[in-house]
Amino acid sequence: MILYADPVSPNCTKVLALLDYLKLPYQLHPLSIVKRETQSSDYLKINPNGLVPTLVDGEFRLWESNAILLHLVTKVGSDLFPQDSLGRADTMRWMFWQASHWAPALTTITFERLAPAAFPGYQTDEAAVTRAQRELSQLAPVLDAHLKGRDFVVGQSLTVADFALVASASKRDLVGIDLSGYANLSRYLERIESLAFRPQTAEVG
Ligand SMILES: N[C@@H](CCC(=O)N[C@@H](CS)C(=O)NCC(=O)O)C(=O)O
Repeated sequence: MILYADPVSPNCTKVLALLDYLKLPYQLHPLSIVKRETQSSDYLKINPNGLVPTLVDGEFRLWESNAILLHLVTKVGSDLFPQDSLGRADTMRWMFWQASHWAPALTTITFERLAPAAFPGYQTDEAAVTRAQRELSQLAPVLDAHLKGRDFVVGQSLTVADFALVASASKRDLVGIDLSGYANLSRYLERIESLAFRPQTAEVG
C-alpha cells in the first residue's frame, strides 16, 4: 500500500497512526501542502480533490481519511472496528460527527492560525475563526459529556473512531485551542494520544 500524505495534516495523522498501530506495511509518499504538491497534475490524477490523504491499495485508490480508516480495519479484521452491528453503528456515528462537525471547526481554527506563517501574505480570516470557535463551544460539551466515566468514545476499548476524533485536535496546543475546561475531553485526548499516536512535533510544512 502507498499512502500519499502530509504528516503534519490531522487527516493524515489519523491514518499514519492507525497504520503504525496495526503494524501494517506501507510506503509513505510525502506531499507538502505548503509547497502546493497536492495540486500537481500527477497527484490530481490520483485524487481529483487535491487533498491528502489518499491510500493506494493495489489498483484501488481511496480518499477520505475516515473511509481509509474503515477500509484498513475491515481489511485486516481488526477489533478496532467492533464486530456487532450496534458497535459498528456507534463507531460510524462518531466518525461521521467528526468529519461533519468536529474536524471542520478545529481545522478552520488550526488552518487560519498557521497559514500566515506558511503562506507569505496570507491574512487570517478572523470572522471564520470566530464562527469556528462558536461551533467548537457547542461541540466540545457534547463530546465531553459523552466521555464522562468513559475511557473510549465507543464501548470499553479503542476503536477507529478514537483515531479520527483525537487526530483533529492534535494541533490544539500549537494553535492555542484551549480545551482544558472540558476535563473528560482533555483526559481522553491525552490518554488516546499516549496509546495510539506518536509524539507531535511543532513542525509545520
Ligand atoms: N474530508 C477529507 C479532508 C481532507 C483535507 O481537507 N485535507 C487537507 C489537509 S488536513 C488538505 O489536503 N489540504 C490541501 C490543500 O488544501 O491544498 C478527509 O478526511 O480526508
